Formats: sequence, structure tokens, C-alpha cells
Amino acid sequence: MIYTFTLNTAVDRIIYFEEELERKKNNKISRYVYDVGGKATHVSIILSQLGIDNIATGFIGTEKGEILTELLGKYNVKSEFIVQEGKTRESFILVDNSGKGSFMITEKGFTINEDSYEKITGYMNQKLKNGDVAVFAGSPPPGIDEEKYRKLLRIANEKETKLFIDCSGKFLKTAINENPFLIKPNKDEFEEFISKTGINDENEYIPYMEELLNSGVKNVLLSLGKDGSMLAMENREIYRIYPPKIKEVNDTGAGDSFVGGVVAGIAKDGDLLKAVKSATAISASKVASGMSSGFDNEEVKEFLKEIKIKKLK
Ligand code: TA6
Repeated sequence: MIYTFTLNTAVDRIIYFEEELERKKNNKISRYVYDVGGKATHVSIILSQLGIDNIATGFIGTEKGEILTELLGKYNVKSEFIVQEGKTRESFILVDNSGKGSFMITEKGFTINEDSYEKITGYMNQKLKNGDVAVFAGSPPPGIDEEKYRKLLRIANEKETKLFIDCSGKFLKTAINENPFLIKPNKDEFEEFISKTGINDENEYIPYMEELLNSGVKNVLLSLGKDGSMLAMENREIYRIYPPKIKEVNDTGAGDSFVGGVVAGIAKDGDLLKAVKSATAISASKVASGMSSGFDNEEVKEFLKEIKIKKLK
């Protein structure tokens, strides 16, 4: 089974504007919709859309939690969340017509108490088994510090699951020490990790990616937004993946869909490079739509034809 862990769940309120957003101006909303907030929940949506069995878990609050599970239900995602008194956070996604990318404004989320934490460790101990996949994506909420996060990843490792990680900052550092199967930092997250900013030459990333492989991370997938991604694999091969050219509508959730596509590909036949290629098409289709989740099958087929892969090493 594939379990996706969203420790800090959210409901996205996507607010659309017909004109470019400007400071010191009355920016008129044209409409808004609710969608699933991520991040691992978005991985579940991609998997379910591809007909791959999975369970979305993590924590939801008593307030607004039902909206999230209902939205997930519409995408045919099965969820088994730990419910705690509190408000499931809302994320505000502002989408204008500029094509410059969306604004994402997030709340902190409610504080996870000891009881809920014990429930999730109990859930993991009871459910996870050898050969399962565990995807941890998104920022851990207040109440989950590095030590508690580490313990969750250790349980996943003790149970011999394949661990996928998409997080940032101190939690990314924590996760790296647990030798995951794959990490997927984006450019900013990676540059923060290596304490070097403004890299324009792909070759500059390579030694850092190799260092991560040497430290025990099995595969490193660095997403570079509209510039595609780089993949450093367990066998020490390194690739650059160039995405299709698209008309960007809403980039929020692009990375989550990308991870979803990769997990799906691995679940299908274990071929990571192939998985990254199809994930690139899935993620591009997500960005070409206004929502936070999902993709269009026909679009993905077309986008796949345009993706180029270059072997760097
Ligand atoms: O990547 C987009 C997204 O998953 C949104 O749907 C939003 O809810 C947010 O990220 C949550 O990110 P965070 O890092 O705060 O967990």
C-alpha cells in the first residue's frame, strides 16, 4: 500500500483575478473555489487519478477537516486521518492573469498534541509493512519538532517502506539523515540546504547531489520549476529533464503533482527515469490548469512527446 502523510493538512481557497495583482490597488476578485491543500494529499490525488491504491493520512482539525475529506472523496482518495480538536488550516492561492506564477499564503496550522502524536505512531506501527511506500510531503505543523519528525521517518524505515520526502529547511536536514529512497527539494529549498544561492549553471548542483548520494540518500530529484529538473540516481547516473512549453495558469501544487507522478511510476514498474518523465508531463498539465490538484490525461500524452532528457553523467 502507498501511504501519503500530510502532517499539516490544508484546504486551499483559490482566488482568481482577471487582472494582474497590484499593491496599493483595489484588486477585484472574479471568483474563488476550494480545492485540496497539500502537500502529500496532492500525491494521493495523482495516484487515485491513475487508479493506484493509496491512503491519505496525517492530521486534520475538527473544524474544516470534513471539507478536506469531502474534497479528497471527490478525487476518489481514501483517507484515514487522525482527528484533533482545532481548525484545519486554509491556504490562500491568488491566481491572476499575469502568467508570472501564483501567490501562496498559508496559515501555521493547529498544534499537534501528545495524544494525536501517539495515535499517528500507533497507526504507522499497525499499518505499515515491508514493501509499502510512505510519502512525507509538506511542512510539519506546530507540535512536531525535528525529533518527532525523525521518529516518524524511523518507524517508516523500521517497517522497511520506501520513503519519499518533500519538505524543507531543518526538516529536510532531518530527513536526509534517515536515508530516504528519494528527496525532492525545489531550487530554493536545495540552495538553502547547501547555503549557496543564485545558481544558474546545472553543473554547479552536481557535486552537492553526489554528496547527498554518498551520505545515504538513494535518489535526489531537484525540481527547477519551468526549467525542469535534475535527477541523481543510486547508480550515480545524473540526468537533466526539460519540460514541455506550456501556458502557465496556476503553479501552486506543481511540485506535489510531480512527486505524485514519480511515486506512481515507481509503483508501476520501478523505473525512476521513466517515472520522472511522466511526472514532468503530469506536473505541466497541473500548472496549465487553475486548480491545485489533478491533471488532464490527453494533455499529458501530448506533453510527453515534448519532454527532452539529457544524460549529464
Ligand atoms: O504545494 C502547494 C501546497 O500543497 C498548497 O496546496 C498548500 O496548501 C501548501 O502547499 C502547503 O504547504 P506547506 O509547506 O505549508 O505544507
